[in-house]
Amino acid sequence: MAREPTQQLTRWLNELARITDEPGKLTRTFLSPAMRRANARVGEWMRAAGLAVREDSVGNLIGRLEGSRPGAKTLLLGSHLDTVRDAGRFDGALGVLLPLVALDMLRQQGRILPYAVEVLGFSEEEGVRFSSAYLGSKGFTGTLRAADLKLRDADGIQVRDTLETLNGETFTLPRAAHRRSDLLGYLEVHIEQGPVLEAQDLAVSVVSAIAGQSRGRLTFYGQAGHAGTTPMGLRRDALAGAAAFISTVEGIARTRPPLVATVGTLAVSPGAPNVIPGEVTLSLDVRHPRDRARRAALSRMLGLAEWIARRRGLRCTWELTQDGNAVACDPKLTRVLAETVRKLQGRCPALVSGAGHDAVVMSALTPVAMLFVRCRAGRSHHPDEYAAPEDLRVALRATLTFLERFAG
Ligand code: HGY
Ligand code: MN
Ligand code: MN
Repeated sequence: MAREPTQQLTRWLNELARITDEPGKLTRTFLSPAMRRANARVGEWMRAAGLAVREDSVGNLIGRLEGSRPGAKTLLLGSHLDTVRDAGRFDGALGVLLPLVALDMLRQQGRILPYAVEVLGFSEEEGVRFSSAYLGSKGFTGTLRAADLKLRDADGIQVRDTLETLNGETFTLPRAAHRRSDLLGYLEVHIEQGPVLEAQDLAVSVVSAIAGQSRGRLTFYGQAGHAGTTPMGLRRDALAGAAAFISTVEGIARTRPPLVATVGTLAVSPGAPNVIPGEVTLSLDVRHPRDRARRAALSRMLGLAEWIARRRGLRCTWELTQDGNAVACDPKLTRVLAETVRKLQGRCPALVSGAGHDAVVMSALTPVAMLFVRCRAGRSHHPDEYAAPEDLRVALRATLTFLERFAG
């Protein structure tokens, strides 16, 4: 790597952002053609940095660098390589490429860490294709379940089918890639995806906890019919019912901060301007730092869905596709990281993450810590997502110092 490290990181981020399933926007979903190309390209960069590269049976990309001390434990760093639709170029990719640049810097200084390091590019964190997040890190930690394999995408393809196509053989649920006793911990570098660091004029910070989240699909069933001849009083309009529900969800979330609830997708059938919608499926994403509050809000919303359906002569069904509790980051690992950050920028507040991260799943296998990087206007899951080079430089230095601290 000839360039100044932050320039190299920016170049890699920009190049990776051009590997997409949707020309003109950045979209890479679980095991899609673009994801296969992304793994191949990042794998080349890993090899050039001296890492041994492999892919596991759920499509995670794993780069490994042995330490100078034989049999030493392994420190894991990483994040996800999949994206939402029309995504920004930092979410996920930063957490894979920044550690790679850091390791390449050490390599160029002739520095070999005493412990082993693995850089992980998870194959699926966003949950876009199968409405259930973390399939990649669940595979890596041995927490993928048979129920996950039955999830279907919009074309009715099951997770199991997709994995058997990838592996060219019958898929068996993988065990954890490592034993807990073999690991030193997991560090994920990620843009904040929120406005706090910008408001506090800080480049980076650490994360104290990651909010729990429930996701699922709610379907309202009514009666399709002629838009011109069916009197309003005789209709069972599934979309009108869904609309009443959506504004109710927003109302509940607004009155119970820091609860957040989002209807992100809506599928209307039969979907013609002159036909009363007979069936509507919407996605629901509910999050809160406290699990009891999240569950209470979700059950209130589902109760209201039933009530709205009854009043309108509709039927409704709910399919829970993901339900994860809030996770605390490891205090010891986070303290080491926070001390490193304080030396660089004076202050280091600990933020709660409203966004989910692979660290949630990795915490089942090993202690986790997260380094947040300021992003402009807190904007994310959007092409305007941006982290300034000077903030990337601070994050790189914090990561390098963290690696050295571990060497000590
Ligand atoms: O949706 C999220 O919380 C994250 O970006 N996967
Ligand atoms: Mn995301
Ligand atoms: Mn992410």
